[in-house]
Amino acid sequence: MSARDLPTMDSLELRHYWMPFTDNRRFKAKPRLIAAAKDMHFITVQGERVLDGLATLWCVNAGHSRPRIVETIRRQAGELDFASSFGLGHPLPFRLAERIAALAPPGMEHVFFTNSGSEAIDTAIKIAVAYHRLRGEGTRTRFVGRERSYHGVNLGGTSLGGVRANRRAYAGVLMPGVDHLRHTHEPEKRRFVRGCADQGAELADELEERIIPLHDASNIAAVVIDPVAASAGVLVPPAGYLARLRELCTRHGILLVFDEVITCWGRLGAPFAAQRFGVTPDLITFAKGVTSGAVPLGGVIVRNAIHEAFMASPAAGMEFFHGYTYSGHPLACAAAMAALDTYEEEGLFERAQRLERAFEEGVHSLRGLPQVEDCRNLGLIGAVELAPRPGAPGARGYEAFERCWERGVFVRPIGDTLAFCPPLIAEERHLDELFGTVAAVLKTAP
Ligand code: PXG
Repeated sequence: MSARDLPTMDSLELRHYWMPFTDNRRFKAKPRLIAAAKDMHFITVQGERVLDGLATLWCVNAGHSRPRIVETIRRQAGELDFASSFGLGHPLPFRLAERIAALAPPGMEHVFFTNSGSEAIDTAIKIAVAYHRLRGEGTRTRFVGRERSYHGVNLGGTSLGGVRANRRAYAGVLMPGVDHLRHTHEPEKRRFVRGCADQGAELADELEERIIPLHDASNIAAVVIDPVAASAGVLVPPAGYLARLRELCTRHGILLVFDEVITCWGRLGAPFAAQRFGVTPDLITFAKGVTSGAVPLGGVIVRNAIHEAFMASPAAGMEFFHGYTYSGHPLACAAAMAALDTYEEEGLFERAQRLERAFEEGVHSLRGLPQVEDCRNLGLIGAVELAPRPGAPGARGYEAFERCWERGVFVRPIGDTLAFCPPLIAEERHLDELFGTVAAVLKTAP
């Protein structure tokens, strides 16, 4: 797109659109608007190219406006714009579910579609509770989340999530019956860890040592965990931690849910974090990268035994009273098929694996720069944590983000942490540009 074709800012009225998860007043005083995007780059309305260092919002894994995905969406819109999946059907979600089942860990062959990660989490909560009830264990209604986790913004996900700012205003309406494991970030014990730390797996024991004795396992439905907590600052689990949680959940009849909204579709060099860690949960939630961000789509992958419990229900009629108007939307399913084709044809999951070493070097090259307190990474997810400026937490991170943007690189500020999560099509030169720019900004940061 040439600068000539770009929409002008002059006529754009900013006040009506209430922007999500945005400091609206700050943004509207100094807007950053994107007009187009291609492969690894955004093009702003001023015609500047900006390297997308976060796959936009941890989702554009195949890169922007990839031909196969674009053409498929175009064709699908002209062929079947919408068909419901409520008692009707069309072939696409069946095909897509089959394809996802083939990529999922063995024994997880059933897929329920939603439109987002938040809806996937709330769906997983309902599946867990209804499943226990079907088996005559209807007392299992409590949930266990984790501090500093993020599970979307619906009331279920907000309740399970562990980010104070996202919960504070809604305390009175959050779901009852939720406990939180402590998070695994222990900077006083370890910093600048490459990948998973060797120590810390025992943090999972809190489930058995504190939470189960308090409530009794017979009241607990599921533990919900984001294998790598991304949006709360990139917290990588200690080696063995997820396996330990699996063991404890199995021992006590508690379901284990992996919220893989960010960690799947190649982000950790495998289709799912479950495979990367060698730990199979009972439910997996996904979204974002399933369409490479091109059309909203999410879902829950369900272990066979759980699905069978619903299908074997003695009551006639509907097995699960739940669904969204747009569950299995043709455009979303078509976009997902094309994204999965792109991942496969271009070998992008393997590519992520190959790039991991260079990415890790890039993240840890920031160690030693002014104010850098920690660097963390796993797969193609990474972060650098800066010391907060006294009395102004978050200011240093936000300023660093703005200065990177001005130099043509997009990274995400999470308080004073900068997060990195490039599309899987990144080349080493993109990583050099990404970390080179961040380094230049940090070297001159006030
Ligand atoms: N689970 C996880 C692990 C996520 O990262 C969701 C659920 C919710 O997905 P939807 O599609 O409903 O947004 C997410 C979403 C950030 C940021 O600041 C991250 C997300 C959303 C908004 C902001 O990094 N992740």
